Amino acid sequence: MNNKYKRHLVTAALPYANGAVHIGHLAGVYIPADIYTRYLRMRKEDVRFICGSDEHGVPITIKAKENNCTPQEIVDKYHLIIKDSFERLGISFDIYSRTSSETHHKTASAFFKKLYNQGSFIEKESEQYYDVEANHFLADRYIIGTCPKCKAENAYGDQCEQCGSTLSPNELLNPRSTLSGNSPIKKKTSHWYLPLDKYEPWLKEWILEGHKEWKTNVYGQCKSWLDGGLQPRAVSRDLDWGVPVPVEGAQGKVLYVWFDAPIGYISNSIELMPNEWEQWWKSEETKMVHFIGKDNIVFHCIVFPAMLKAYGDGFILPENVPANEFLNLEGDKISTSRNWAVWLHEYLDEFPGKEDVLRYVLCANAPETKDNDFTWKDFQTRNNSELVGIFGNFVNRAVVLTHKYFAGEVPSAVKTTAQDQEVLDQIPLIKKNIENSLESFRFREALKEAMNLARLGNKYLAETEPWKIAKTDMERVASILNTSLKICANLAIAFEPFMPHTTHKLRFIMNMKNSNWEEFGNPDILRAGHKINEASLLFAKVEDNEIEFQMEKLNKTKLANSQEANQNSESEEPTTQTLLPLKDECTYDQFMKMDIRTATVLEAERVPKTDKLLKLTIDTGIDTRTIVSGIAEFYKPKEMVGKQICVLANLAPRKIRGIESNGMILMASEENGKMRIVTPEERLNNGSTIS
Ligand code: B3M
Ligand code: ZN
Repeated sequence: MNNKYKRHLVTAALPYANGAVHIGHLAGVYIPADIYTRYLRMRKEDVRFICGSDEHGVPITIKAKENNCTPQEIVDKYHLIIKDSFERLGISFDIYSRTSSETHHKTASAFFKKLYNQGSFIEKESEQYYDVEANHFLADRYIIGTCPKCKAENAYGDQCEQCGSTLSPNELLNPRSTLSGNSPIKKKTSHWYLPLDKYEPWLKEWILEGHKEWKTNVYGQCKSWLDGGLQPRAVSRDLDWGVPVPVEGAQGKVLYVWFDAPIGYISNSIELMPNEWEQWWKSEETKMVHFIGKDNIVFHCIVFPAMLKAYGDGFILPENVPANEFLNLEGDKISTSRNWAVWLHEYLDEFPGKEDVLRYVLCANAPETKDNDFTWKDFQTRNNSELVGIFGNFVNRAVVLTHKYFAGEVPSAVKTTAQDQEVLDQIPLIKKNIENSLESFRFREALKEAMNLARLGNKYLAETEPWKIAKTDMERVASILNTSLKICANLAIAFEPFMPHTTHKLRFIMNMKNSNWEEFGNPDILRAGHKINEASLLFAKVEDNEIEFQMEKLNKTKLANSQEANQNSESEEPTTQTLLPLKDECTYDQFMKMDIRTATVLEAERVPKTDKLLKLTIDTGIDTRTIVSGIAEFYKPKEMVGKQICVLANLAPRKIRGIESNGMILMASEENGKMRIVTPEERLNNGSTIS
């Protein structure tokens, strides 16, 4: 550990309280932050882990409007859901507060006031978009239009979700109000700006020269902002939800959410440590680390540091700002508005006792250096073959054998071999690797190393086979179990930052009091004669039907989304539907070459690792055959069984995902992608010809 610091202030991005937390948030921010914090605590460092809900901003007022309720009702609801689900997952914040709290309003207001009084802002009048009908300025997400960069429609006034660009309302092409759908007018309004350009030389020095060790994605984004030249940034908005601008004559204006939210880290620290917070925030002996998502980089690396610098008074800056890339779900971008996500609170209800499985999978597959994909199949495999098959299996065998042969007491290592020593020698090396990885924010690698310890134990037991030599050489069995139990005890420490629920159980089985990082690798971690408790399973299998249930849930979402898209396109532009142009002429003979028949689906199953494919067994009247068809988005396997269909029966066989497909099902496809099977009006015998 770097001893330069006396304390560690760890913050995790404040989630917007306009929706629940999903796996993307967890993999990107909260799981790494929690692992890091737990590790520091185990090393007896003085740590505070700060978070809370971000309860201002336009997404919240929009959600309130959609739900016909007040913004306060929205944030009250989601604050509770988020707070509770974090707790259940074992995210160990020292405080999880909220930015609608009185402390936060006071702190943010005072922060603004000081900058205002000392002349750190520029006040500027400008023309901004305004919705006449709604009587509302159109800040941030109140305005949508075409993205000037990627031409995606429906980009927001502050960001394009398609290409990730940060935007300002003026850059949008064809802007429209999200309140009325109308084209807005421009109206004069006055706001306060933080002149970021003034801080540019200092930021360049601090980041580009001073923090070359930051993750490449973070450093790279900062560099491109700084190279592009910084502009003054507005820190207020014409809205009625937020922290009121504490200046006379500023009615109807609030602090911009990205001005007040990072101050939330300070307010929440004040709430946690009313008397000591300054020691934490204003001392060079504090190491501050912000864990954030990649779309938060500019605010944490450029804007907030500039705010703190402008404030002065000894506020420290972050020592590091680890941000991950994005996690996708089954190949598609996670999206709150399209409900394309695995929601934490739902997961916790649907997989009771499997909190750590999610922590494990999301860390093992974290999008640390590039975007990554979460799939339910991978979730199942990692659980069943890694956690159950290796970690759980090893611990269980070691503990059960100890009870069987030594009445639950750690036997002495009386007859050791070179192999025992080799295995034990690995432990301090693994420990060092985990430390190095964790301290440089490489959590996947750290977890992989911890898992290597379980693999090592599992392999050792499989090779030494104590259950076989028990008949002839009990002394040797004693030594093998001594070594194995030491590995178990080390596992209870190594995994504590990653899987606290599991290590809690494991410590109980091993009858270990506390998990102290110092004990990791200690040759005397377990003394001979130490009593251990009965075995109990650390992990349980994830069954196929649990995965199918999740996939069906996602399929329903997809279907609902495509129906909604259809309805929207129907209601908006019923007449401008574009159809595919006619294909080239084909002769009667060419048509007659096709042998199209009626058939019935006998069996249907999803082709593993695909979203779209079903494998169907069909009765064509002539034979029973297999067809692979891209209809899984529209039909569940169960729905297809028993259906009569039409197939092109003499199509040359093709291999699709390793499966031979013999024929093609006739489908009617709409331009928007929606598909339905074609079927005779009335059930006919299988094998009836179609022409
Ligand atoms: N509320 C943005 C987000 O959830 C945000 C972070 C604030 S951290 C001060 O992406
Ligand atoms: Zn774009």
